[in-house]
Amino acid sequence: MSYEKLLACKEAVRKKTDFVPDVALVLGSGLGGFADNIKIETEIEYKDIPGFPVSTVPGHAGKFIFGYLGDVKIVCMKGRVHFYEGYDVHDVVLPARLMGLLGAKILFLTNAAGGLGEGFNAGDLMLITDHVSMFAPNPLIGPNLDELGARFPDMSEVYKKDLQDIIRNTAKENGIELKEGVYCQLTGPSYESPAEIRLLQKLGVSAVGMSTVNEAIAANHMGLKVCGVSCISNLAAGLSENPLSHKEVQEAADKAAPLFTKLVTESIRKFK
Ligand code: 6GU
Repeated sequence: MSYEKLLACKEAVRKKTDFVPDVALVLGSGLGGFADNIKIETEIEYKDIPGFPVSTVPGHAGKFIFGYLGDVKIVCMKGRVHFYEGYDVHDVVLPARLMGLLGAKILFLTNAAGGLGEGFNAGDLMLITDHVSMFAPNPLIGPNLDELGARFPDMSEVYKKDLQDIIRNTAKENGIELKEGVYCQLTGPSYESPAEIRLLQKLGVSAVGMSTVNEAIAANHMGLKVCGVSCISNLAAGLSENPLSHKEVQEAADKAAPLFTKLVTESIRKFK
């Protein structure tokens, strides 16, 4: 991806709004209702931004929502594209980079994920403390965008400890049980086999999904503070009786939605 393409997207947004967000939030499955908590300033559909990746799935909302959550200025992504849809990984991270260029200092990533950590159950929420990226394409491959960051970025604290503490404390204050662990992105779209899940357990992975790490790497590269929470929508292959289905994943994510929304909303209020 060229820096010029990013700048062109930024220009297109700036023609519609001069809103400068503090926090960027990617809404995963189960957080669809999050926007109800926002005092909306303006919305911009992805399709109105030239060059912006738009989901191939018919009926999938794809838009930025700009507004206020309490005192915090926020931009939310309702709808995201995934590598498994066939997009170049550079296009997958364009939205995260764009939100950084619009002024966001923090990127809050959410997703629905399969659980494989000790004691994990469907419906759990998991604070992401770190990730395993090497089964997913690295979005920084290719010429370095020097305007954004370093060729060889440090990755020793992608998910910032101070943000983790805020999320942990918010969970405690609200009586929300919060697991913690390492998230691993795989390419999908097929779910993992039981043998792959046993392998990932040995590697110290607690949750698997098909998003998030691409964005986290690109955001960390450009100096954004990253944090993330997964909704464990199901146990991974071999850990429960049920075969995996997208429908089941979505239903479980919807069931966990109220607590998930509460945790994310109340945490972001404290980011100011
Ligand atoms: Cl089990 N695997 C992956 N890769 N993504 C998921 C999942 C499993 N469950 C929800 N999303």
